Amino acid sequence: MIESAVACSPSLASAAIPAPFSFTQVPLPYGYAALEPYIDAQTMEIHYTKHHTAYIKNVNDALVAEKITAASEEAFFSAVSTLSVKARNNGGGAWNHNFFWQIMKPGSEENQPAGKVSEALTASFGSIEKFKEQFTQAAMTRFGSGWAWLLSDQGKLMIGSTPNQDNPLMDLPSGQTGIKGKPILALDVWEHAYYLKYQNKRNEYVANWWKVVNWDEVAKRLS
Ligand code: MN3
Repeated sequence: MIESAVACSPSLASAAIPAPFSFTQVPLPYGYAALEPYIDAQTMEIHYTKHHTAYIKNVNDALVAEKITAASEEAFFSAVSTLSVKARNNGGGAWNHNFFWQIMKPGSEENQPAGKVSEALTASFGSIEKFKEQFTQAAMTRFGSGWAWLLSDQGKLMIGSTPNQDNPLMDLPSGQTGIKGKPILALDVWEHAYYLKYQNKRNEYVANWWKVVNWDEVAKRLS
């Protein structure tokens, strides 16, 4: 079997068809316990190894089963309205969590945006506190499962939320998601993101999440 696979590889490598696009799970940039005490290790481990891994597997299964020919994540999301619910939900889940892991870091009580992020948030929302209030409200008023977002639309910063695993990259008819642009910051408000530690107290989860936001990564996405 190995010999035949090796024998086949030159013809595969020289085929005119490009390598099929698939989603990959980013390595977690820190350990499962690194965001303690704000996000507990058990939640992080289950979230990363069970929930996120499943989204990655399921969207990649859908890409194959449905012969989806998108060449990149951007192309996938810009045509997601034409794809199956499975592709949309799991593609969103795959991408959103890759994003989410990267905009967090080990936390501290003093964690605050600085420099150009602070300036941009203040210019757009009046102050850091007003920005946090508005973002928190988006997170708290998202009924059921979904995400809160800070996004940039033609350079203008705005706050919104999406249901399920939808995100601002998707080509959804307005009214389904209602926000479209470049994601700058995201918060997972599915119960699986906080229930083990916070139970029904989403407000406490959101309040503590600010302490683990990686503002340096946010700054990279602003530019
Ligand atoms: Mn999640």
